[in-house]
Amino acid sequence: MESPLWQRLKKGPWKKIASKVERGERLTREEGIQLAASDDLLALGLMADLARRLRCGDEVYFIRNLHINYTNICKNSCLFCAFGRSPGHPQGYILSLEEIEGRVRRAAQTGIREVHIVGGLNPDLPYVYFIDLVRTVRKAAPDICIQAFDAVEIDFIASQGKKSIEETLGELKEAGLDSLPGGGAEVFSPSLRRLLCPQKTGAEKWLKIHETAHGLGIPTNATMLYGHLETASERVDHLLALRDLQDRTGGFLAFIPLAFHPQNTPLAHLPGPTGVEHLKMLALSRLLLDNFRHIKAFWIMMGLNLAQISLHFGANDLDGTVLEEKIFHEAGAQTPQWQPAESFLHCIFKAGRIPVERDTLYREVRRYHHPEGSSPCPCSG
Ligand code: V47
Repeated sequence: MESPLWQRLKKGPWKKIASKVERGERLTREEGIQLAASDDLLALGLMADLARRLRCGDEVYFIRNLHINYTNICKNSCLFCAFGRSPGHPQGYILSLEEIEGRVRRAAQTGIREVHIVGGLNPDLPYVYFIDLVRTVRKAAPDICIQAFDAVEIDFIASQGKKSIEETLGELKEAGLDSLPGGGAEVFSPSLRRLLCPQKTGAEKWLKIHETAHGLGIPTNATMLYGHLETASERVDHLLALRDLQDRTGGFLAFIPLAFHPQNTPLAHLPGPTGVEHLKMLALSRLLLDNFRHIKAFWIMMGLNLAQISLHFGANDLDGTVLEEKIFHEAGAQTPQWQPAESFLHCIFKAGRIPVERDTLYREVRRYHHPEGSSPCPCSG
């Protein structure tokens, strides 16, 4: 039975979009812009929550994982980044393969299912370092998924080895790579990219690298950096480019909107997104990305409490335990460095949902049952 809230929604200005969401129909660019430009947070939430329920049910995913940032030295100087150090900078570092192996072995003993590896574009690292890095992790943790190197890093690794993207991805896969993270997408808008990250791999190539990975059987994630200078239509166009590629390949696992953290960046004068913007961005993503199953609310960016609330605004994944995070913390994130799995369970049960521990490829590791034996509450809609 329809809730009174939903009945009211279908009589007002959202009538057409709400009916399309209810029927599982695709939204247009214009409808996306109407949503992205709206301040009607609760209407967006109600529609995104229904889309989430129709598309992927009441399970909420989390993962036990370890983040490794193998180097902070980067030849690019992106305006939104507080993590990178230019070559020769006294605070630059490179993790040795021995150091990485030690971290992975220690974390493997705690039951992690994923190692997530990203870093800067360090001209001192040869092609073979990246292949050996993956081999080292695979040897140290044979059963754990390796999610490593975003599309921009793949472009860089290929150029270090003077190899094609296809060859590079093939060799990384052979070494043990399971999937690519979604970073480096930023916003696809060419004018914003020229301003924020002019040296970075362009949007077209970012999409092409993901398409190539999908063609080789390597699934990937996608992201968008929001809350800086982008407009409502730039957000929508970014999401539609991802939706279009997903139509063709089906290779994206999850979409993660990344909230801009301004501290210690050249854009420190910007305020960064507020709680309302986090929720609106997640809802918009769920509504436009009708061919993505998983929309991730990365708790590191917004705190676990708001990430929990976002489960009613379209999200169905909270990411993971993380253990050590640098990119957002160097840019002022106030969240802890890690989160025990018990925190996810508590927060998902309290949201009335079913916690499911997953691996990188969304294979179920364990499904949890409510401690009091009561089933999660049915959601209205
Ligand atoms: O590409 C950099 C972003 C990305 C800042 O695939 C910033 O599951 C906010 O991609 N404020 C790297 N964001 C991290 C990333 C990621 C994270 C978690 C999960 C997954 C996944 C991928 O972080 C960069 C850039 O877009 N970033 N600086 C900043 N100051």
